[in-house]
Parts: sequence; C-alpha cells; structure tokens
Amino acid sequence: ELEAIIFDVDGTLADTERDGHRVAFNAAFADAGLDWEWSVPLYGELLRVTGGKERIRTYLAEHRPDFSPPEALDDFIRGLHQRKTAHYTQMMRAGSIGLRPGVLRLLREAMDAGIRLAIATTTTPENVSALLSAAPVPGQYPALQHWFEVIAAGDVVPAKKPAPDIFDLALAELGLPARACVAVEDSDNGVRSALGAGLDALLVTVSSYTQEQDLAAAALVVDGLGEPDLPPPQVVAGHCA
Ligand code: XBP
Ligand code: MG
Repeated sequence: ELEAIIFDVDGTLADTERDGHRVAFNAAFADAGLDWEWSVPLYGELLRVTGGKERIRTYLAEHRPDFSPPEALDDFIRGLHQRKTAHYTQMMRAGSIGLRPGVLRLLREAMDAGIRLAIATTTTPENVSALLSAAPVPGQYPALQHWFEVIAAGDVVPAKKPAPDIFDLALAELGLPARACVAVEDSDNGVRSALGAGLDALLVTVSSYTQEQDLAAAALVVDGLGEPDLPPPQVVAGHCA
C-alpha cells in the first residue's frame, strides 16, 4: 500500500536549472569579477555533476585548468557558491519560477488522501524553502514547505545523487520501507539514486535538460504530470505499461 511520495526538486517540482540555477551561478561569477559564463549547452554538460560546489570544481578542472584562486580552493568555491545561493534564493522568493503543471494538484490529492510527502534533493535546503514558500497555494492550506513531512536536502549526506544516500535518508526519516513509497524524479542521476535506494515504483517526469537522457530503468517515464486544461501526458518510456 502506498504510504508516501518522495519528490526530487530541481527539474521535478519546478524546471529550475536553466533559468534559475544557471543564471545564479553566472551572477555569482560576475560578482567575483570573473568573466566566466555558463551557456545553456555548457550547463547541460555540467549537470552530469550534481551539487553546485561539485559542479564549480569540475568546471575549473575541465575548462579553467590555469585558474589559480585567490585563496584555498575549497574556501574559494564555498564563497562563490554562497553568492550563488543568495542570488538563487532571491530569484525564487520573487516567484520567478513556478511549479511544473500538475505538481500542486498531485500534492493536494496525495495530502487529502492521507499520503505522506517527502523531498530528496541534492540542492541546498535554503533553495527548497525559497521555492516552496513562494508557490501560491489555496487559502485554506498552509505554505507549501509545511506539506512535506521530510525534507532531505544538500550536504546532509556525504555522497550526492547518483548515490542512493539522500533517498535512504528520506526513507529513514519517514520510517518507511522503499516498497511503501513512490519516488518522482526527472534525471538519469536521480533515477540511479532512487533505484539504488530500492524505490522501484519510480515515476520520471522529464524536464528541459533531461529529455535526451536514458531514463528507461524507471517504471514509467512521462513528459509531465498533466492538468485538466492541458493535452494529456505522453509516455516516453517505462516497463509498467
Ligand atoms: C539538482 C542539482 C543541484 C542544483 C544546484 O539535482 O544538481 O546541484 O543544480 O544546487 P537533483 P546547489 O534535481 O537531482 O537533486 O547549488 O544548491 O548545490
Ligand atoms: Mg532533478
């Protein structure tokens, strides 16, 4: 029996990477006087590395091998990433990126049916709060971040997705076995992470950066959750016909 749904955030609850995270990284680089610019295609390549600090480190190794930071590399990356988080949370609090179609409806139907809600994401916890607190909800409901009983996010586990650790943590905090839960993801790294935690009931809603990825290990892959006033969701792949 289904007891909880565990959601990824970036790409799944909202399509945040291209117009949110990427833009915030570039703003942080400009603040630091760096002429680095992460284009839409370059960011798509860098997304194979989950976690913003880890992504900056990979970019430096692969694209700026001669760059020497003004302080210890870890401190430099941490500082740059703090600026990025400040830009990102400001954009989200301003409501610049909304939830994907169907997300609020699914959350509401689940909650009304007594199904528990959780989050498992690599992104920084402040980013999740900023996104959820800006999302409009019907008047009788509390702010969206209070709908989630468990929010597992960011550096609380040593290994980010595709490692299963963050889903393992969400399951432990829910106190549920994987078989009592459904996971919702958007990316190949997320699929590996969820399946690694035993979440075989895995729904993938592809997002703008993940349409070309190999996601077929998931039980069902669709192009979105759908809304009554939109064309019905299209199945992209999956083995649960
Ligand atoms: C999301 C990410 C995150 C964000 C940036 O992956 O990879 O790294 O891009 O977040 P997923 P931070 O949707 O699989 O959780 O900069 O806060 O690390
Ligand atoms: Mg994602």
